[in-house]
Amino acid sequence: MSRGLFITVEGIEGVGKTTNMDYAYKALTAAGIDVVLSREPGGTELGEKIRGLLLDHRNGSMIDNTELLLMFAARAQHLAEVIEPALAAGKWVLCDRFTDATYAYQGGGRGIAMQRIAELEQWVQADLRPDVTLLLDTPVEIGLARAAGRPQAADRFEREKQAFFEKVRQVYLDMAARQPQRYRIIDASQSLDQVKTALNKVIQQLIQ
Ligand code: Z5A
Repeated sequence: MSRGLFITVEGIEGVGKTTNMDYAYKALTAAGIDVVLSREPGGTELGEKIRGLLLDHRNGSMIDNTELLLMFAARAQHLAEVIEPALAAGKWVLCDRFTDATYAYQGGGRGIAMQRIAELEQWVQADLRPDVTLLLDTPVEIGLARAAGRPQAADRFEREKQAFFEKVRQVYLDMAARQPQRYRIIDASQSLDQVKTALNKVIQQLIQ
């Protein structure tokens, strides 16, 4: 049995990942592909508890290294329990964020050395990397305006300012420029229908 495809979806806050992942999941499933939908931080019972710690705005005293290590702790569990078994069974995994988010948020946003993140990536993941990364890209003001329209209270990351998300976006764009064979950039500032059309084009290429 051939190994499944590992697809990750990335982007800044409020860019439309949740909305578009749902669409991508339905399109892939309709094409007869067995897809596991997951997210980071989270994706396992333990990982979701770690997610709770990371997003809780009352944990304002969390230092950057704790945040980084919790991201990788949740990831290690996610890889062992969900991602690796699914890929080995020939299933596709569609994951809302993965290690590129660590480079963007903890590296770009918090200023942790990229080399440190690369060391943890190598340790926790060995050779495993996403096969395809869909980067939903939009100017920061648009993402923040969309996120502000949601009813829930802002979490620990959503409380960051525009300058933080500008750095995050720049790291994503730099990674996409360096790895064009893995990244597909989708202009998420367009209308939802246009984003879905662009996404569908990528999905059709992956299915063939
Ligand atoms: N994080 C990290 O720091 N390091 C890591 O390694 C990892 C994660 C893995 C949780 O992630 C936080 O963890 C995240 C980074 C950090 N924090 N931030 N920021 P998350 O993915 O759960 O959180 P999020 O980025 O805030 O995702 P979200 O809140 O679910 O936003 P979204 O999925 O991108 O957007 P959405 O909910 O689909 O859309 C937002 C609204 O815009 C909604 O009302 C839509 O209907 C609307 N929308 C979407 N697209 C459009 C278009 N094209 N036009 C108009 N309106 C639209």
